[in-house]
Amino acid sequence: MSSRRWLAASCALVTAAAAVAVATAAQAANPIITSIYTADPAPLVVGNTFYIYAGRDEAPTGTSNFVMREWHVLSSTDANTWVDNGAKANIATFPWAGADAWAGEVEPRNGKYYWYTSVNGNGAGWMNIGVAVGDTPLGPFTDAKGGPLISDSTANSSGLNIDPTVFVDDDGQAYMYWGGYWSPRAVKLAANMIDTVGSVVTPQGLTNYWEAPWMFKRNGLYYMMYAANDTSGCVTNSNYACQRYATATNPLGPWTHRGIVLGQVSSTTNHAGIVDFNGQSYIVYHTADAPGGGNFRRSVAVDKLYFNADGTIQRVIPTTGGGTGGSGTNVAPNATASTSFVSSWESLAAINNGGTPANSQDRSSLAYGNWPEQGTQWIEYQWPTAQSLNKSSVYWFDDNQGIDVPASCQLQYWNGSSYVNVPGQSACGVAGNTENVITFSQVNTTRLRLNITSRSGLSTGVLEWKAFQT
Ligand code: FUB
Repeated sequence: MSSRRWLAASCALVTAAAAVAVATAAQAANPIITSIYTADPAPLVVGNTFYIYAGRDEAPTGTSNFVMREWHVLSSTDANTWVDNGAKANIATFPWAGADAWAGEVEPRNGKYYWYTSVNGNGAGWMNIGVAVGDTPLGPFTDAKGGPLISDSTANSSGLNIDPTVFVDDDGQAYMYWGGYWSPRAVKLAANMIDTVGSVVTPQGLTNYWEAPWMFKRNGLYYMMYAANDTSGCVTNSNYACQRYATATNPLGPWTHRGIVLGQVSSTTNHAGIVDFNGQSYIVYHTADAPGGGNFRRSVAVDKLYFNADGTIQRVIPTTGGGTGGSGTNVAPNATASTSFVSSWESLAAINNGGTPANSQDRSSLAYGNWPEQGTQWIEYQWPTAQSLNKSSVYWFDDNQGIDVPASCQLQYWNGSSYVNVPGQSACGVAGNTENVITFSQVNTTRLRLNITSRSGLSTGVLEWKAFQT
């Protein structure tokens, strides 16, 4: 991910006085709130309420800088209907700060709620970690320390001091991880939660770490989810990011990389948190999916998250428009498939036979391939009645011979007279060994087509292609 994005970030001064809380209810759907743009969500469950602490994106349309002045608290009692409780902290909460209300997280302790934030101080350097404190999850919050907890002058601090995640272990020891620009850092916190203890350390094993760590513990194992922006299975273009995760048996690591939790989303940044609520795990994250949304006009989304019996995390397939995992029925198995070409020894039936490939070389089920054809080929679904679609995913076939992942792809739908590109399409991913998810604005159609353009001298193939009904 280009550092230019950060260097261009806004230095807008705070003008906001204490924000007035306006409770705005939103029906079940992703994004969960569309009355304002929200980003960098951090979940917290207190009693029977699911809170999400999020920054607010106020960048005008068409601009390419963050404009972030305040943090909002969203809440729900059913993980389905969400309320915006308004801004509960803003840059003025920190008298020593001047701009950039970036990612934060709230950690409860001793009957208080500590809100760790990324904020641009007025002193030397750029971003700092601040901490505010309140008596309830909704505050009111005030600066807890009178200055930054971490700044550029902190020994061994990160290349960009943003995105704190704070975790209190069973023995009462608190830890804070943070950092951007590929430089994660960790430090112990004192019991007062506003002082550091000991040296800042550089955690090991967070493979391809970029920013946005999220720490939790489950069944005695420590988990760290974080944004990465490599093109080795994470994203198609390193301006984007995915969420990888690692586990450790010690809160300070070393960490062992485990895989991807959430792939590339429609916004370039990818920032997420995980929490359990009423016996179900959830992931909260942001996208550019709201009407008028963009990389600097992001919106929070919530989906269910599942662990496997061995503690590994199942990759999340983001839902849009239909709520927290309640939508997203794959209607591909009901469709009739056709193609511009299939090799006689391969099978078109592979693409919608409901398979779950282990990797792109997986031949345990059928595979579609179009060797020796090169250039652009297509596969297509046709349904007897119109389907409302807004998401698709494709798992590419790579036989390590003449068939490889493609150079590019494009999703199209039949508008009644011709094939046209689906509107608002997120990147059409070409990564191997993963389910590449494509989201788009809802279309009602009887036909969906995936145009696949090969790499030079190679053909292409597909193990599974899904089409999701809203
Ligand atoms: O929202 C500003 C910055 O974008 C956050 O601090 C990063 O995690 C990224 O989401």
